[in-house]
Amino acid sequence: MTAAASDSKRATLARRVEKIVANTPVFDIHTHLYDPAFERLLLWGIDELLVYHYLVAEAFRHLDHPYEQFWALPRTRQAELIWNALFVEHSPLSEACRGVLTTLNLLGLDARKRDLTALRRWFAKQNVEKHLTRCLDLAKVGRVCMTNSPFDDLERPVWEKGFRRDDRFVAALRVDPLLLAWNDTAQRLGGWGYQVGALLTVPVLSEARRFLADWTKRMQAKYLMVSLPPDFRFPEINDCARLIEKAVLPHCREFGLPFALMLGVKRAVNPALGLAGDGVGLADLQSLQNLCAAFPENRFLVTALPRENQHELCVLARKFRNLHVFGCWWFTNVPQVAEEMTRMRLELIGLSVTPQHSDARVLDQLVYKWNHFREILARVLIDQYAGLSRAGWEPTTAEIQRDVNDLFGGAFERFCQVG
Ligand code: FIX
Ligand code: ZN
Repeated sequence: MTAAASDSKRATLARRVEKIVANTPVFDIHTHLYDPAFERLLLWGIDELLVYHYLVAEAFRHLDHPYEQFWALPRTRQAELIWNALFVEHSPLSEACRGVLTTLNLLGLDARKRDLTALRRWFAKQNVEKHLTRCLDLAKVGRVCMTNSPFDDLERPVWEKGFRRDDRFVAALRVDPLLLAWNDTAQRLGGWGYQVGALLTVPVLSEARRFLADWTKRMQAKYLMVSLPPDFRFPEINDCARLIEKAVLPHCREFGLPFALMLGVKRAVNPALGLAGDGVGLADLQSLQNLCAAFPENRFLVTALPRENQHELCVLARKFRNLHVFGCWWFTNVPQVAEEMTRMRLELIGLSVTPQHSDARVLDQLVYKWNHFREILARVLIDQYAGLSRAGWEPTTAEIQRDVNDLFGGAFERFCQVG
């Protein structure tokens, strides 16, 4: 084939892949968004976009306010300080800053004048229900998985009271306090009528399971979920490992649910920064291997925060079919790292992976998180299919569509259903 013919063949392939990747609806399997029934817990709008903890961390590189003074300010003032520091006084080059601009741009707003007041005026006129549908449409997100914690005092009463579910929102039962702070959690469970104490005896573990069962049913949870620090080990003689083995995993087997592990987060490296103060540290994937090997009847959805864990995680997924790798989480969700991870995953695991979740905390973020990731995924897939084409294998449009469906939720759904 001449160089011109091969360029034109690649251009045709690129257009097909880009179109499919841009238009395929995605199931966003991990976010911090809420069903609108949770009212104020569903964050949206320009001020929330600006006070996102990713931007708070970046703004403090420039601000000289004492931390407490910043946190004591009204949210609108915090947003102004961040806007000035990151958008007006410097060019907004970081991924999180660019994300705000992509979102505004796709919402049809003009940020070129750097006029925060005008942007606020537009958001003030929006209605949350319509805005929700608009953001989901723009991001082409079909369904959103929430992060639901019975330990959250604002969230719990809404579940207890009951509400009519929006079927675009799916629940995931988050259990960090149960596994990471058993002593405090035991007291709270005691207050809610579960017969538990500090010692993890057999009856106490059975009460912990009763708690998990009650909340799984109440939320209709799709999976259970925890984030774990770099020093997490399994097996181990401590409350966390015992609760995993004797409560969470049997519960997941009973209810046929996967257990999601988010590995390698170092909480409160700088506590004064609040949510923005968490860091990263290498996770011990030997412990994950031990879990996958010891509990073949359980299914593990796993993402890891450190870039350095990604290769080993892919190799583990080749060894254990009860392991499903997902997402470019948080500090890895920057184009350079997300692209590298996506290539590595496709090259090592193929299509039985869920390459991205948004982790959106503010509704509008869905727009940029998915727009930016779709660009990355299209680039990676074009290269992969072009490689196949050079090997004499021409993917059909239907095959490309099938593959993208898998990457955007199909493979995840199948993984959840097995068992
Ligand atoms: O633990 C998590 O689910 C993390 O995603 C959050 O804790 C974190 O604050 C975040 O928003 C990262 O994207
Ligand atoms: Zn998260």
